[in-house]
Amino acid sequence: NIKACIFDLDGVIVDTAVYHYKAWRRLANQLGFDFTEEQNEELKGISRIESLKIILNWGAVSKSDKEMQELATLKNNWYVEMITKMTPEEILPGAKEFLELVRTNHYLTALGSASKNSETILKQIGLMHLFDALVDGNKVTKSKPNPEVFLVGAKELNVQPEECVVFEDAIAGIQAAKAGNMKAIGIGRAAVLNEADLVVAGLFEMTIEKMENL
Ligand code: B16
Ligand code: MG
Repeated sequence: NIKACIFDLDGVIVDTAVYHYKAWRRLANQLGFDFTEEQNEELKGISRIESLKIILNWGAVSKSDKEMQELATLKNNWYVEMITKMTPEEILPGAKEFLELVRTNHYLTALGSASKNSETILKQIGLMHLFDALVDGNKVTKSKPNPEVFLVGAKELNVQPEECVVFEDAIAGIQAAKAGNMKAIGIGRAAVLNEADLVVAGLFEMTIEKMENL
């Protein structure tokens, strides 16, 4: 039976993908190329440096490791400038309510995000207090679909992977949850997240019953 819920951040709690896209696009444009919003979909759940490598590949641009670090920092500075202006109004529909609901029903909660900026975001939107554990890109080294981020979450909550449900909007994240032997609920479109145990449009559609009946 389920003891804990692990939530991805971008795409589940809040839509930071729009800010990532703006900042990455600014970087790409500066390097002399552009990429579409559809291409941006492929970057969801992927770490900062892995995202940069994919983008440089789209532009057929090659950079040294040192240059890549500098470009990633530049993008992150632009990104941080935007997320430090975020407000609680940007919380996705039903996210806060569902977090409160599961906690009232004595489930443990953890964040399982690839982002190194998760604390900044959670503070801005005022949801820090609803998580028993925070696991993000600062604590793990392996990018989703590797299950590390979720397994560390289970460990910090002192529960077994089989006792966890992961909420994820990215294919890589669903794969990570399944690889970690956890239940996975996709947030988005069923056609895209076909490896999930259940797909809902957003946390506003979630109930305790749906989670217990997986
Ligand atoms: P940062 P998630 C991911 O968040 C984003 O989906 C992905 O686009 C981003 O590159 C990654 O975080 C790293 O973010 O640059 O802030 O460290 O979906 O895992 O919550
Ligand atoms: Mg995500």
